[in-house]
Amino acid sequence: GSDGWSDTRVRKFKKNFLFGAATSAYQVEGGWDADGKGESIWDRYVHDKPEVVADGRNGDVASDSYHNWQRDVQMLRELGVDFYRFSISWPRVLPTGLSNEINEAGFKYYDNLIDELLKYEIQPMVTLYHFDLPQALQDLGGWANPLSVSWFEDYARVVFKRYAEKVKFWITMNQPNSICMEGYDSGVMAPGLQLEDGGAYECVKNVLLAHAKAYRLYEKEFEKEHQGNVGISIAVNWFDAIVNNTENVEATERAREFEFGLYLNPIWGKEGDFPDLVKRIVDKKSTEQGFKTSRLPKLSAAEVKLLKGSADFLGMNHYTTFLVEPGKTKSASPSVDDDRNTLYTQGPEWKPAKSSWLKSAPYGLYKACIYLNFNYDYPPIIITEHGWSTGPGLGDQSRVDNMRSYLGALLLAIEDGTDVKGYTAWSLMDNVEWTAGTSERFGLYEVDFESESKKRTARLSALVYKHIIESREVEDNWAPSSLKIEIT
Ligand code: PNW
Repeated sequence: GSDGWSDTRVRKFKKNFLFGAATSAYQVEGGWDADGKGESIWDRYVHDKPEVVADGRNGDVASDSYHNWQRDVQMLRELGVDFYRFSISWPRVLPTGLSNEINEAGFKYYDNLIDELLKYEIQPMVTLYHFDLPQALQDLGGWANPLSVSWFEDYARVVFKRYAEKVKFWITMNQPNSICMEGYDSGVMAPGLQLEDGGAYECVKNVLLAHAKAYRLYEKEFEKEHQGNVGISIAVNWFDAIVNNTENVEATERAREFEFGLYLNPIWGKEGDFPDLVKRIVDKKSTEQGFKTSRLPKLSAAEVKLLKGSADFLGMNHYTTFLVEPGKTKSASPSVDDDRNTLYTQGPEWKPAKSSWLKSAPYGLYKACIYLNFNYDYPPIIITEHGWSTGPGLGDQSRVDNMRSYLGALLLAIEDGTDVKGYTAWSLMDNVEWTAGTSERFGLYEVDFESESKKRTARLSALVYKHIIESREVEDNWAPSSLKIEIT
């Protein structure tokens, strides 16, 4: 401005910065038992306990992308994105989870989707695991069984073999902390276990080793010929002390190390391995609780080495910020919650989304980036998820505001040295938001779940995102003349 103080520089995303949109198999596909698909842990969870799904709409049909893949690619073309991040349903392609039995009909769906994407020069970014383990493997203990490492490696080999030619961006796992903490400790996601003997930490070790084995497999057998990039998506939300007294600052450090350091440090940490703080806390607590060995499993020297450097990029899923103080949300001990000893709230002035945990605090994305640079030496980052929930309706001004403010913060983080290669909007369309069902909508496109075809319609945010991708900049006042969206 003319006062000489405000910063009015226009910041732009470089030409080679990649924009995309994301979904996951269970959340959009439907066809839960179509054409030989095996049962997943989410199928089992919601069929056994229908009451866990807020509005009763589960993933049996979801957005029916199993039949709507052509329309899905059309939407991506309307947006003008560079890539589409979707996940492969492991039980759809390997019904028992094991690689001796391959379901060709299941693979056919992904053949069609990938070929359609490539036809229009949209890069597929494939997530191998987004929460939907084959139930047959859960029956053997799932991610708490050390054999899960080789089950996943075998599955990854089958998929790499089939698609290495066509897919250049791979994500092994989506959010190990959700997989393990919500699946095996708090039990709010499938398989809904509340193991009190360290099962969640066993899961962490196995999920990370499975990731690293798949990474090394690609490196050894596919990279030379196919030149793809393999990463892992980790939830890196921001955690700040609620007020800066010593207790809260210590609690904040615990929050960061338990929530994301546990997954980042083995891969990007200087020394690798689990963070010292987590080791110290869980080891000490375990001794006090009368365990002979720590509930946090050890990583051998060979495992530390396997994990260190096992990613070409960090897939950063970032949604919000939490304010931290010491405390517990439940009484169970031992539990991860008890070990971590943190309570989270959010700024009373931050704008709320439809989901109770989601408030807008764009400064947190900036701070998280700077923290990653400082602690993990400027890792190459792709934002693999960021998004906002609303109710139904096309006039999603709050999603537009949220996207603009976060992309603005991202431009500042990039200007200050963060190596961010791309951004992914969660989600391309409304879908089954796990136990929230369809009561929380994350889509750039609305899905009419009452309609037979699961009709998709562009929201205001879809037009704004399209304009951002075209112009490479974030303009506060731009508005489309109508909600009509076309392929350009
Ligand atoms: C992601 N948090 O999980 C998942 O990867 C998606 O499948 C999901 O639909 C999306 O977020 C929206 O919820 C998250 O605590 C888990 O801030 C936890 C948080 C954020 C996202």
